Parts: sequence; structure tokens; C-alpha cells
Amino acid sequence: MTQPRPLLSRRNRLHIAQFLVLTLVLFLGLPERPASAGANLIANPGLESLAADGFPVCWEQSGWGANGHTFAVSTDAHSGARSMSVTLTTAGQGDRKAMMLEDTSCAPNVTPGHQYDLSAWYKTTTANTVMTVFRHDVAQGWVYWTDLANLPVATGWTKQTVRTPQIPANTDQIVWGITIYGNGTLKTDDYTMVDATQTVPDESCSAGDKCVKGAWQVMPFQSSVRAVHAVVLRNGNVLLIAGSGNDPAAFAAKTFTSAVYKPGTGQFTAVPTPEDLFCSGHVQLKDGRVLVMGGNKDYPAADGSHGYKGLKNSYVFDPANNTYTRVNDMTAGSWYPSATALGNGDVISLGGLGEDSHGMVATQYFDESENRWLGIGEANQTWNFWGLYPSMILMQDGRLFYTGSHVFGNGTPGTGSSIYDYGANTITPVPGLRKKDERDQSMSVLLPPAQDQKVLTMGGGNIETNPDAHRLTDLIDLKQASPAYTAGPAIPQGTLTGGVPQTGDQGKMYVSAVLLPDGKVFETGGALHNRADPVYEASMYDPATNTFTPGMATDPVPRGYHSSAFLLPDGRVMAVGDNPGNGTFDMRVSVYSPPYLFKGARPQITGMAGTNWAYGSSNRITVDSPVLKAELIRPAAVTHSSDPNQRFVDLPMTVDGNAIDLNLTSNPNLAPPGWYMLFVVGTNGVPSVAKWVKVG
Ligand SMILES: [Cu+2]
Repeated sequence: MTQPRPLLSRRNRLHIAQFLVLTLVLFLGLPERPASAGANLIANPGLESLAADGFPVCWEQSGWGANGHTFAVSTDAHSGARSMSVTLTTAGQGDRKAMMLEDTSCAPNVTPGHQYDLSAWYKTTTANTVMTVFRHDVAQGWVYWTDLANLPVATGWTKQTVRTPQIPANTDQIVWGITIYGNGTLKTDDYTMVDATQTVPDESCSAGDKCVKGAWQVMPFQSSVRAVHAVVLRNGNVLLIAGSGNDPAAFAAKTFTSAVYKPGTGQFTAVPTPEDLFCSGHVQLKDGRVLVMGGNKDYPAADGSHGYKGLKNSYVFDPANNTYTRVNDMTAGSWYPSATALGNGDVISLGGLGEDSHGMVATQYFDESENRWLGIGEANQTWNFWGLYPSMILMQDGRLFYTGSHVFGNGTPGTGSSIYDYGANTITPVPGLRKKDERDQSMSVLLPPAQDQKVLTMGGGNIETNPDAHRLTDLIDLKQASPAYTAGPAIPQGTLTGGVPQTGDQGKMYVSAVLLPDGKVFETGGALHNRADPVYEASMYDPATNTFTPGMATDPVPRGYHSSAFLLPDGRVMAVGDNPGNGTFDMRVSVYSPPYLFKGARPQITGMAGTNWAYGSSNRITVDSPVLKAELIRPAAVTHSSDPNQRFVDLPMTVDGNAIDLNLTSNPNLAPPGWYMLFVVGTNGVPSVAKWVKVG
């Protein structure tokens, strides 16, 4: 594991004056270089100039944690007389790395928006290595940026090249190096860094408003079932689950429904549904089957003797034959349970109401390899009540972040947000979430890319106190040692029924937020009050700038309670459902084409070496045109503004013309095993249609 990594690297610094003199000498001795593409931006790239401490000028011995290690200058060089060597003898905690010095004279200058090809020659006896980049933020100083690729074991000198993502705004320099975190010896030499920025094709958009706002279409057909739950399957179809669909008459008649929708044909196929899976939890397992848990055992009694009751049943839905197969029961009934896939492929489910209509306090753990729910005593227990559909997001260190986003009424006591460590059996409060008791049917997303570990929680209301839903967003950086929410930008305002503009602090609950392949977040739908007053508003959030662009095209169909929106593999967004207080259900299907679909040619993935990708591996694809970036997006499994598994995993690229190697993270917590949609994005910002890839 390479994480967690403290934000401030601990460096043994050379004396400033000492290396300034040395670098001055170095540069004066070189002919003037043109600042054109292809120039190597690294100072002392061949490691031949040594500082007074005997280590190469502009390089330092860095790392953290308790481990046995040695740094050395070796005469076993790729070229010249010297290389750097780092040996880890007792790995366990932390890492070691020979890094470029974080100094204005040594750190390469960069331009925001540009991309750079970083390369080094190396030998390593361990594959527990990773190219790591820090960036100099003009406001924050030096901060960890990202990891780019693992280096396979190599006994002879081998070259590794990786292209950076676009340099973030407010960045003027970067430093990078190769980290070793397993026992072994890593030698490196002959570093290069060249500007690899590609020109953006001049493709003017002739689609008018759609170039900026995108466009919605309401399909000429309706959903065959009440689409309360939506799960995108590994074959590109969409499983829509109604169960009784919030219709007590259907429950009494035991009329439980689901359907598989094929976006390519508009066809719905009915799926025999064994129980009332209304209010269930759901998540894709690593083989692409869908684990469905809990649901509705009963509606509230007419005489008030009981409320909704949670079902214990659990099923696995197989996209290969569109059937549900029962697995063992959960340990407790679960009405509105969460479901989060872990890095090992197992699933944790929390919260909801039990068979007795009271809060369900067990941690329910599905062991993927055994295909069963563990018994109550087999799983760690905190006996904490997490609320209904608590949004539990897997962090890169394996803990779960409870975002505070939930369903029905107030948030949990205290700060309303926390970090749950299943292994240590601890819950640590997280401060800073505003209006924690008005986050009912807000929506939280792990922002693109997952490597940045930032979560945005948007809007919300409270169906019991029923204030105007608000427009607050709160942002958190989970890489911090003690993460805390900070205020984000307000959700833009739209109009209410009759075209009445929202005023004051009016915002929305029943929010939908969809990660798009261009790295932005499409925010759509919602309503102002409990099952009433739909809000017609859609915006585009950009994680890179932490801003909403208002005024995206709005779904003509109201999308309040029991509505969802999600990404299709073709890059469009599908929206379903609305269940207002009068008990009706909107069966219309809408599809949104984002602005990028009106901006010119789409890049195509024309070849793939394979679809089974191992952690830390490099995977060759071919494309038909230049590509800005590539990523994996986990398919949706969404209901009630809750899809805690939604994530966008950046794939650093090694580029050789139209052949591109995509470097998958070695950390399963960043990309839990399963089927993902692979997108590439062209230099014009237009994404490809997805190919399907199985991770892990
Ligand atoms: Cu509901």
C-alpha cells in the first residue's frame, strides 16, 4: 500500500546556499536551450553532479514511516557514472523515495493545463514501487498531487514513461520521483520531463444552445415498472427495480416487479421478482452480478400498531440470465440499508429499519468469496444506528466515510458525519457539515478523480420538519489527517412549477449528481419540499475549479421523491422516477446529452489487449485520435439520491502515438474489484463510448 501519505513530506534539506551555487555552476556550463517541446526540464537529470553531502544535486532523500532503508549513489548507471539507489530492508510502514528537491531552482516549472511526459530508467527487485508527483500550489505551498504508475520488477535497465494529467490551476512547479514501499532495491537514472501538451482541434460547435447547455429528450415510451432503483449492468443494460413500487395495493396483491431496460433498443424485459425489493439496497459484486439486500416486509399498519418493516431476504441478480437467486438472509431486516463495496470485494451494509420497524444497528457483512452474509457474531459490531440509506463512501485507506447524506428526517447525533473503521471497530466524528439535520435526500459524490479523495455533499431537506430545501454544499478532503468539511459553492437556483424563480436560500432535496467522463459532475432534478414542488434546475460542477456552471438544460419531467439519474455507457445521462405526495408515479424516461456530445468527433477505443485488469498493471489500448485522459467509471447502483459506490478512477497514460498503456492503481480501495466503464477523452474534451473492463 502506498497510502496514506502525509501532506507535508519530511525532507532532509540541503543547505540552500550550497545547492544554489552548485546549480548555478551547472546551468552556466550548459548551452542555452530553446524552450520548445522536447526540452528536458529536469535539473541534473543524469545524477552526475553531486552536492556536498555526496547525493546528486537537486535530489533529496525523502519518505516517511518506520522502516529500515539506505540511500546511495551507485556506479551501476544507465549512462554516465552514477545512478541513485534506495533499499528498503524492513518495509512495514511508510515508504522511501529519492525526490527532486522542492526548491525554486531545482523543481521543474510547469504551466497549468499542460501535460508532461515523465520518464526514468530503472531497475527494481520489488514491484512495490510507484511514480509519485507533488505540486507547488501558489497558495498552499507544496502538496502531494498524485501517483502515476507502478514499476514492474526489472533486472536490466528499463525505461518507464507516464503522462501527467493536466496540471491543476495555481500550480507553478512540480517535483516527482519513484517511491519504494516493499523490501528491495530500486535504482534510477536518466530522468526526463518534456512538455507533451497536445493542440486542441479547432472544432466549432454549430448546435447553438446545446453547445453550452446540453439537451434533454423525453423518450417516446415509458418505463414498464416504477423505477425506484436503477442499476447499470456490465452488459450496458439497466436493471430497474420497483418491488411493490410504494403502492400498498400492489404489496397486498404480492405484485412485485423489476425490468431490464436496453438503452440501445428501448426494450423492457420483465424480471420475475421474488419479494418486495422496494427500499432494498444494491451493489454490483466483482463478477458483475448484483447483490440486492433487504426491502419492504410490510407497509405501516392501518391501526398504527407498526410502521414499515425491514425484510431480511437477500438475492443476487445475474445479468447473464436476468434472474434473482436467493442467498442466505441478512442478520437483520433492512428497510433502506446502505451497501458499499470494499477493496477486497466484500460488501458492508449499514442502517435502515429492522423487522420491528426500529432502527437496525448491526453491521451486516457480505463475504463475496463465500457468497453469504456473515452471522451477527462473525462481523465486527459497533451497534451504532446510521440512519436510512446512510451514504458510506470507501476511502483509500479502507475506512468508510459517512458523508451525512441520508434519508428521512434528522441526521445522526453529533456532527452528523463520521469515519467508520470496520477493522478497528471505531467511529470518529467529522466536523463541518452544515445543516446536518437538513441533509435528508441530499446527495454525496466522491469527486473525480477518486485519487484526490474529495467528497461533495449537495443540498437536502427534512421530510418531517419540511423547511424549504436548501442549496448548501460542503466539501471535504479525505487525504487530510483529520478531515473536516468546508463550505462549498451554493447550488444554482432554478424555477418551481409555473416557471416561478427560486428565491432566497431555496435549493433542493432529492438531488441527483452524476459523474461524467469529462471529469465534471452533472447535478439535476430535485424538489423544494417533501414529495412536492419540483425544482427545474441543472448545473455542471467542476471539481478542478470548485465551481458550478448554472443554466444547463433542465429535465422537462419533475424528478423528486423516488427519482434517479445515472450515466449510460454511451456518455449520456438517463433519468427516471418521481413519486409525489398524491401517490402517483411518473413513468417517463428522460435522457440528457451533455454539451460534449455536440462538440465534434468522439475518440474511439479501437483495440484492447484484454478486459481483465490486475491492480498495478499497465494495459494497452489503441485509439483513433489523440487523447487527453482516460478513466474508469463504476456503473451506477442508485436510489433515493444515494449511490456511494459511484467513482471515477483516473488512469495515468503512457503514450506512444495511438498506442496507450493505461496504468491502473495498485490500491483496491481506490477502485474496488468489479466491472467498470472505460472512457477516453479526446483533446477537444469529448469522451468516447465506454468499453467494459473487469478490475481485480
Ligand atoms: Cu423511498
